[in-house]
Amino acid sequence: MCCDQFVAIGSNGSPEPLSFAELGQLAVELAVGAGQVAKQGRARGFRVDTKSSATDLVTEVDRRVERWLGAAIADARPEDGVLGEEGGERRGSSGVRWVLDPIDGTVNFAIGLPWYAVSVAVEVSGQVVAGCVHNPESGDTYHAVAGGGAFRNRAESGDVRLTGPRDAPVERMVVATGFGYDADRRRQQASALPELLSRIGDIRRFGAASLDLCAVASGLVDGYFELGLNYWDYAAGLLIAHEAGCASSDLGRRGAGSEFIAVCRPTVAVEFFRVLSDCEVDLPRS
Ligand code: LIP
Repeated sequence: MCCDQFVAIGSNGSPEPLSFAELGQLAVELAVGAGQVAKQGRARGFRVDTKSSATDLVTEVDRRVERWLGAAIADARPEDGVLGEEGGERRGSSGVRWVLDPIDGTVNFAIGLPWYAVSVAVEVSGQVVAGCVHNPESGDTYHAVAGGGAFRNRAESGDVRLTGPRDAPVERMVVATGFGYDADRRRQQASALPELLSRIGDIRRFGAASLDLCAVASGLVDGYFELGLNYWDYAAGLLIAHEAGCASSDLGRRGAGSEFIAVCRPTVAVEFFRVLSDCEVDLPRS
């Protein structure tokens, strides 16, 4: 995207100038507001269901948060489209679409681990131009606007600009990753680890892709990769990582629903992505 102004179609059908920064500010307000719904829901107790497998959890709070987000977007920008993990999809007419993961890291949320986030990304004409990843438990609010840099906001320190990972060589990189919900997929992913662990520093499995991407953007870890993500898992976090100066690759892997994402510091990208490819972390095994 070369500019931060665009013309959307307003609720009265007339064109309206709108800046990416305004969409970014709304993304932050939505994520933080939805985070309070999630946090309150967790405190009150909730029902847990499963989706694609016994480990693929969804709670009534996931659905409640997505309904809250859908209603807030309809109120603020009724002509916009919406795509949500829990089935909230609405076609729009403005050229703007909101991509929502109401609770990314649902297993963590369900078992009481404070590493989950509300992820809100906003597309203009199919390109993500702003996003926010908010952890209601830590209060960390990661946000970015295309071309405007990436930031972490905390109540006590305000906005801190993110500049990506430390300059560690591949053999010393501490790399976050994740595993799918399907047992066969997990078996495949685990089989790539012995070789990978012999070629990097270590791995970490935190449990929320959006926060893993923000962990790279903020330098908490040196890289991240995962096979099998959904678009709503990474839409906001990948923009934040890019705006923090990170390089990314899909290793040439394509296919809806089996997205592969890898991010790291640009100076080690060629070698890190080659190691991932050598270890075939992006390929399901037969
Ligand atoms: C989760 C991702 C995580 C992945 C999990 C799951 P959810 O998203 O954030 O990185 O390893 O399998 O997909 O289901 O909690 O929204």
